[in-house]
Amino acid sequence: MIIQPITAAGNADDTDDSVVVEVRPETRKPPLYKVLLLNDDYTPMEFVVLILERFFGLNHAQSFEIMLTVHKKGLAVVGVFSHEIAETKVGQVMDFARRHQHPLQCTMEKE
Ligand code: TYC
Repeated sequence: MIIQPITAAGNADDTDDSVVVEVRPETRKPPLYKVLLLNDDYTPMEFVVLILERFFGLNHAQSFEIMLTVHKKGLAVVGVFSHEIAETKVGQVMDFARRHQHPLQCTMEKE
């Protein structure tokens, strides 16, 4: 008599009935949010440039360009972030503008 070891699949011979099932855990990407800056007639251009440099990590040239886009077109996307980061940026901008008594508006919208 030939004694064969029981395999992991439970077969006492060379056949393997096991089925490989690929498990793909659900990894839904979190939604992203655009942060928008709105134009107005009163906020000084330099103040908007300062905001873009300070809160969005843009250099002076990038900040000036985005500020001009907002000035000409009425609004521009200044960045795309997770909900929490977008909310923080909007809060920082609105707070800073209010403290300096400028009517600048900043909002977020789902991408
Ligand atoms: N329109 C403003 C001005 O002429 C400048 C400005 C730019 C204001 C961008 C807001 O988000 C803004 N002083």
